[in-house]
Parts: sequence; C-alpha cells; structure tokens
Amino acid sequence: MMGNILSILTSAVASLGGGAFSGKAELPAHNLWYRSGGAATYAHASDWAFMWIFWIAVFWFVLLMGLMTYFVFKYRRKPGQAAEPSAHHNTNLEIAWTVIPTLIMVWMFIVGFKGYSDMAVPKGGGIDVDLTAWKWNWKVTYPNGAESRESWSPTEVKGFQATDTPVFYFPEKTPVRMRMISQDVMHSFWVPDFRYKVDVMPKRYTRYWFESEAIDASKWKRVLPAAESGLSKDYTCVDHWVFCAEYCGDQHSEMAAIIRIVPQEAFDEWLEKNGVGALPPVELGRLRWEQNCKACHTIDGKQGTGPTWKDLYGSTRQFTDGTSQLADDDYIRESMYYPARKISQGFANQMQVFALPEKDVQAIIAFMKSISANAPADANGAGGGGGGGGGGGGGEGSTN
Ligand code: HEC
Ligand SMILES: [Cu+2]
Repeated sequence: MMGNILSILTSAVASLGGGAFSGKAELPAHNLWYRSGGAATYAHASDWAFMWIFWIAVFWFVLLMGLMTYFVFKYRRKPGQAAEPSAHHNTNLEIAWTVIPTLIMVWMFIVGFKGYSDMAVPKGGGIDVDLTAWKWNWKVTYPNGAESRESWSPTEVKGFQATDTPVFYFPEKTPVRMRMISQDVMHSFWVPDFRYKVDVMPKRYTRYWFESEAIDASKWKRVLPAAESGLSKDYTCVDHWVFCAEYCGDQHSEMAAIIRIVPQEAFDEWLEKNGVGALPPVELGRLRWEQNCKACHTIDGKQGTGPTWKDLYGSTRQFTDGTSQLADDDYIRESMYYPARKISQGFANQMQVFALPEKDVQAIIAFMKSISANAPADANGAGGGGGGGGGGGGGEGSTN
C-alpha cells in the first residue's frame, strides 16, 4: 500500500519533469529519487532541489499526520476518566519547532535563489538570437539572418512524431541567449528538458538563455541523417521539445518547436547554408534607416530634426520632463511605437509612429548598436541583460 502511494507520487514527480512526454520512458519513473533528465547546465540543480524539497515535505507530512492520528486514538476520551490538564508552555519545545523549520526554510530559499540566479543571469560568449512568437508558431533569427525552418520530413523526438514543427539548431556546450517578443498575445517559451520557462510578451522584450550539455552525456542522442538536416554528412544530435506554456487560443497545444543540439561543426555548416541570401540584421537596419529615418536622424554625429544615432545606443537620454533613461533595446522600440512618450531634450515632438514589423525593429536596433561606441563590444556584453521575465535594461550584442 505504502509502496503504491510512493510510486504514484514519484511518477507524478517524474512527469512534472518532462517524463510524461518521453514515449520511450528514458526516465526511470518509479524511483524514489529520479535521475536528473535535465539537459541544460542549470537543470540538474533544479531537479536536485526539487527532489530534496519534495521528500522533506513528504517526511514531515507523514510524521505529523502519523503522530496526530496515533495521538487521536491513544488519548481519546474514555468513559469515566477525567480529562488530563492541557500542557502549556514548554520553552525548549517551542524553540525547537521554531528554529528547525526556519533553518530548513532558509536552506530552501538559498538553494532556490541560487537556482533562480543561474537561470536569470546569462553567461557570456556563445551566440545571441532573436525569437519571435505568434499564434501559433515560433521562429528564431540568427545573427547572419538565417531563420529557423519547419521540419517537413517527420522527425521523431523522444518517441513522438513531429511534422511542420520549427527546428532550432544550436551548438552543444555553448551559451545561447534569446531576445524574445510576441507579435500578438502572450506566449511562454518552455523547454521541459531545461526546467526553465519565460513568458514571451507583445510590445516588450524578455530574455531566455541556456547552455546545453555535451551531446555524449545525454540519453536522447540520435543520428541525424544528412537527408533530413541538409548537411554534408550524418551527425549525432539531441532534440528537446519546446512548448508554449501560456494558453493563447485554439491551437495553443500545437505550438511546439524543437531545439536541436548538434556539434559545433554541424551548427557552423547549418548556419552558413541557411544564412545565404538573407540580409544580416545590421545591413537590413541600415536599409530601413535609409528608407524611413534618414530624413531626421543622421549617423555621423550631426544633429538633425531628430537626435543623431551615432553613439546613441547605450547612452543615457535626457528628456524634456527632466527624467532620463538608458537607450537599450526596449527604449529604441518604444521610441518607434510611442514617439511622443519621451521627448529628448533639445528636440520637439516631431516624430511620427513607426510601427514597423518586428524583424525591422530588431534590425534597426542592430544597426544602431553597430554605430555606437556605447554598445557592448561583443556577445559578452549580454551578461548585463535583464534576464528571466524581467526583460529590463542591458544590451546584448547581436551585432556580427
Ligand atoms: C520627421 C522626423 C523624424 C523621422 C522620419 C524619424 N524620427 Fe525619430 N525622432 C525625431 C525627433 C524630432 C526625435 C526627438 C523627439 C523625441 O524624442 O520624440 C526623435 C527621436 C527618436 C529616438 C529617441 C532618440 C533619443 O534622443 O533618445 C529614436 C530611437 C528614434 N527617433 C528612432 C527613429 C526611427 C527608428 C526612425 C525610422 C523608422 C525615426 N526615428 C524616424 C524625428 C524623426
Ligand atoms: Cu502560445
């Protein structure tokens, strides 16, 4: 009986960790301490904390409920027996039941906070990409303009068939930072194998980062045939499901994608093949500037009808109402969508709304970074990103 309860509890726990989606049952689900199936550097700590907290909760629950039940029977009222005087005040006992749970809670907080920080604060190096979400799909744009494609030939991920599912290629053991935005409603980027999820909002950037493990260390590796990937030869890869975790309408449940971790060499080849023909963001940004913004904004330092873009990105802007703000990604975007909200000192409210498509906004930001000495020099600058759901300030170097 107890064994049954435990196995039900632990399989419930395992399915929380993504086990429910693994048709081939890689996770030993009926285990008192399931082996971590996490596939990002920060995922194991999350599994570990989860199991500890789960079993601490089970231990206290069983102990307290057990004692209570026992005492209810043992000390129940019997006919003809006078009630015992109730015990009051026992200093040692009261200190013990205050201090012990407090220590346990503090420990849980520290473990949880450490795990949260690891997820929220991205590592430098690696690559920066853009993720766009809409009803009901996802797209990743790489620094050279390459875009993720949908898989036409069905591909199998952990026992499930996937067709028409976008596939995001990333190199193993490399930090990947995503700047995310939605084109319509709120979505949420969730990778169960990474144990991490961040909401994707309209009109605001949020950030996600991960560093996948080496392919060999994982249980789900498979051979990726050249015919499927379009690469020059077969490679081993590890696939991870991505789901939308924010109910966003009719086909919310089908809003899936695949993160495909491949060796660096395979990634480089994929990136080069898929970037051909597409304009890199910086170049596209320059083009959009020439088409829409050049009349009022120079890039050589001379002020026009509007402020010059030279060294604008990453600088602190002063506004006519006396406030100021760092010119980061969100600020640039806001200036285009709501130009009247913050008027730069020395200028008039003369800019119209430019609600350009997201891709163009991202390209303009990339272009502005490329002509600003205040922008982070390279991808390492992303360490200052808002992280997590914060999506706050801080630049990230998606320039190439
Ligand atoms: C008709 C002239 C005009 C055009 C065209 C124009 N702007 Fe502006 N822009 C201004 C003026 C004037 C300001 C300063 C007042 C303000 O902050 O709104 C400004 C401010 C800005 C700022 C904030 C700069 C700061 O000082 O912090 C950004 C960013 C910006 N524009 C981006 C753009 C982009 C991107 C385009 C093209 C898609 C564009 N603008 C087109 C006139 C223009
Ligand atoms: Cu969604």
